[in-house]
Amino acid sequence: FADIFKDKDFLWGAGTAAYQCEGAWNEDQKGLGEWDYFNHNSKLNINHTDGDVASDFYHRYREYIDLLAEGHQNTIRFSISWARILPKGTGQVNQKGIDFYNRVIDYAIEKNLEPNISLFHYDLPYELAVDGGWLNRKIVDYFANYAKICFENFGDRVKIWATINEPRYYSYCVNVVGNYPPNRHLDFQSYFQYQYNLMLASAKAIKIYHDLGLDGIIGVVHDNGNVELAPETKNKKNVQLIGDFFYNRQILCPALLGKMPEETDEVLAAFNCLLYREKDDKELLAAGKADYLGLNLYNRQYLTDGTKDVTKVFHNNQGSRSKAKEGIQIHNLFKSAFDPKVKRNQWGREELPRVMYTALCEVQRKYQPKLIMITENGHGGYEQADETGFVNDEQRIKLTAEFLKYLLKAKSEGVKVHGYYHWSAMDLYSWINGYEKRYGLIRVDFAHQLALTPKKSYYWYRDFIDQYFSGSLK
Ligand code: GCO
Repeated sequence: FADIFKDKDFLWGAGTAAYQCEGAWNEDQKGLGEWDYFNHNSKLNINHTDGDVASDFYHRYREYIDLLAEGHQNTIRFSISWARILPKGTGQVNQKGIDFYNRVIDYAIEKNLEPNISLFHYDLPYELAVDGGWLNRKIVDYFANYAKICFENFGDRVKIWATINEPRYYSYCVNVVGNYPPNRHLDFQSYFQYQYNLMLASAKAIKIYHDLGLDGIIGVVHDNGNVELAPETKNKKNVQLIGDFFYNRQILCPALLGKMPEETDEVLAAFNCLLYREKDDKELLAAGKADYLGLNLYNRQYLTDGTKDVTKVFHNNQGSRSKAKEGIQIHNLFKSAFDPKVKRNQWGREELPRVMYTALCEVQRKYQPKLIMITENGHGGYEQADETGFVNDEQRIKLTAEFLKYLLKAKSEGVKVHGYYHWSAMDLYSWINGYEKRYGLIRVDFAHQLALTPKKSYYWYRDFIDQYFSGSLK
């Protein structure tokens, strides 16, 4: 990895995702995406909003990149919209889509922002979605084909790639919670199969990348949550095993060790599920190990025993807010527990920055990745700007400072973490809350011509980066 870190030592940046920030949903021959269709047509889109314009990154990428560079960041994470490159998911390549990403990549590099690109961040082309999406085995080849096109067009300049963003959480929302299209609810069979197919596709893309002999790195972005058990848990061993499989191992084992966990069949049987596999899958997984791990880190998975009767998993678009007080029934095998001692944010999620340290150490110890980057971390909330558009987001600063303290502690103890991407670079579309919930370092005024104003956290982050590089961090 010497080249990437030659002049940078540590990557400090912020992240975005195509559907969440680009807008321009039907411009320049972009194909229809599953999220375009869902947001325009489904009554389950209870936010009544969409990513048609979003933060208008498609037209204003230069302004955003300028601001990030002026904030002394040295990298930018974004994703490619599959349907911009291949409007139907397969077949004809859309040159205008290629041109757009070339412009973004070139401008980022000009401004000394190392591009870190995810190939898939939830926005499946519509044609593939109606053809079974990630349940259809053929998607492994479709994805590999799309990935190859991206490597061939951008791989000369892009040195950091990720195949899939959060395969686990994505599959969970699509198949269990039901708040992502096509909104399957408590369908564990599809949940497991989806993830498995995502990991096969990821492995195939990684193998292609390596075969092309390009001189960058490629990884998988996982939403980590260490499993921790509530003290009242009776069946500790099983809850730990099943929880860790469910939240981590079914992704991390194929991604980093090149194979499914040994307990796969046993755990799936407990869920009354069966994985469809083909005979060459093992070789495929073994041949497509990630060079690094991207971790999206916000909290832990705090679990306890399940109950026999499966009560309803929240089937609405409000994230974990609705059931947070009593913990969430996930399956009769386990449920999420509620820890009254831990502070929570407006979405009922725990605010527990020490998980940055525990998760990094655990991943390093169990899987020994050669390199880890925190590909997401941050704080979402409702926010008020003053009359000039400025947001005094002390809470984001406070939490981020804590998270980073723990990151640097893990690093000083030998964890191989070399990058951090704040989520998100600017305010953008939230899959679960539309534009209410804000994550950005840069305020976007969605009601007024998308005026951009850096928040207090943007300046704080800039100073933090300066202090890191000057060695003056306290
Ligand atoms: C939301 C989510 C997202 C995710 C991101 C995952 O509110 O929609 O928090 O912004 O964090 O897309 O990679």
